[in-house]
Amino acid sequence: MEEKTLVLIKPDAMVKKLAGSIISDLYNLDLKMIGLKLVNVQKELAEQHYKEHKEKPFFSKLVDHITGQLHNHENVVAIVYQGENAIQKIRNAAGKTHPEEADSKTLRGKYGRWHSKTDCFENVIHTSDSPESAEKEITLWFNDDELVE
Ligand code: FUP
Repeated sequence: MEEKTLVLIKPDAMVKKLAGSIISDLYNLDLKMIGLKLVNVQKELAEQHYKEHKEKPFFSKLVDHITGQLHNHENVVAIVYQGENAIQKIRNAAGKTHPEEADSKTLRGKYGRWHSKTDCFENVIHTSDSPESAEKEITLWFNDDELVE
């Protein structure tokens, strides 16, 4: 099925200068990039993005992470990919949520870590988990005129 999905390269990856390597790995999936920008993520956007996790004990950590508070105030690279099974393809390439459990061939296995000092899952990317969340997330992060179709 032809799908669109959102990828966010998180501040833990940006502080390690991994955006190029991550984008390069994702090229292998044969998807089309239809939007890309650098975002200085504000608290309001972070809270909207993670609103499904609002009641979780780690919610404020998620917000601090994606806004760069834990990583030198780094920005986020936001990308929209389009293609056959784009959502699952990118989730497979990302690997498991907990970076220490992620297969070493995946982005999170290769580049991620669990940081014991901050108890942060430094899992390098966010990527949408269903067509419904992809649509909501793309609308939240991009204006229509920022997407090239
Ligand atoms: P994923 O779809 O793999 O990004 O994972 P989830 O949507 O389940 O989790 C969102 C974020 O919450 C992940 F990036 C990591 C973080 N998280 C924690 O920090 N602690 C937890 O116990 C579970 C998730």
